[in-house]
Amino acid sequence: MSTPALRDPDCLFCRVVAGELPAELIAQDDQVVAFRDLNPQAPVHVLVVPREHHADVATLARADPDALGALVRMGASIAQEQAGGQFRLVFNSGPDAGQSVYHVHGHVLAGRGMAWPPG
Ligand code: DGP
Repeated sequence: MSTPALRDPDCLFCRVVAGELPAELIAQDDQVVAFRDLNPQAPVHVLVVPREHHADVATLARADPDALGALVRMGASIAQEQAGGQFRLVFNSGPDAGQSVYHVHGHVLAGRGMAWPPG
């Protein structure tokens, strides 16, 4: 795959996308990459990220809604394959919401019952 136009050499997930850091890859296409979360919170916990660097989901929605659609489709497809299709898709956005990596990532969580409201 070609190098994304938008890339931050200091970004953890840009480095995963580039293959510079190891990750358990689950799926990828020309727009998005999915890999297992290092600190899983459910039997299925996969992060889906755009290849290009965008800080958070609102930024991605403005800059590249097509890639956001690809991200959601890939998350749903992984949940279908790995957990029968029921899943939670979480985008932590900003420090108060618990975002720690500023390359947008959808958390696909599945494989167990989940409470609401979230913590
Ligand atoms: P958030 O707090 O929403 O920004 O989520 C960041 C997630 O990224 C968190 O669940 C742990 C995960 N994570 C952090 N560093 C790495 C890494 O190097 N590899 C993988 N696979 N996951 C990571």
